[in-house]
Amino acid sequence: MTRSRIEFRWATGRLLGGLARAITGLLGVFVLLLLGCDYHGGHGNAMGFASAGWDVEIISAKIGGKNVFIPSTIAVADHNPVTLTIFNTTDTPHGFAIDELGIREVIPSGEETRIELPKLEGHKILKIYCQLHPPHRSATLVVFRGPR
Ligand SMILES: [Cu+2]
Repeated sequence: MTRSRIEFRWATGRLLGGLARAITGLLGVFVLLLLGCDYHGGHGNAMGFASAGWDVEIISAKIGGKNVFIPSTIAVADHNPVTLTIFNTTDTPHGFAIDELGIREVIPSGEETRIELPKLEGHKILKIYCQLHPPHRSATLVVFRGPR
């Protein structure tokens, strides 16, 4: 095989590789559009984040001398009722507040409190904190948008 022939094959291979990458990229964009992640509505415009209605189980605990909520990030979708059950594992009462939802509870030591959340609105990140102890580490409630 001559040198020029080898170079021609090498160039053709590169061209085909580039085409294959371009086609793969376009397919990726089409898949994203089908999933509803278009530029007009963003996430949740067509389908949203589906979830079953459920209870989120949280504990208020003391770790390394710090009061914490576990889990510290709670994710829910806004299309179903959500109940939070918070168990206080420590030997002192702790608060549980979410200002945007009008929630302000005190959970006695060694007890569990159930809180039914009001109707949620998606695309929100809300702060959960203990209103009794400012140093008590806060948590986060992430509300995704459910199917419409
Ligand atoms: Cu506290």
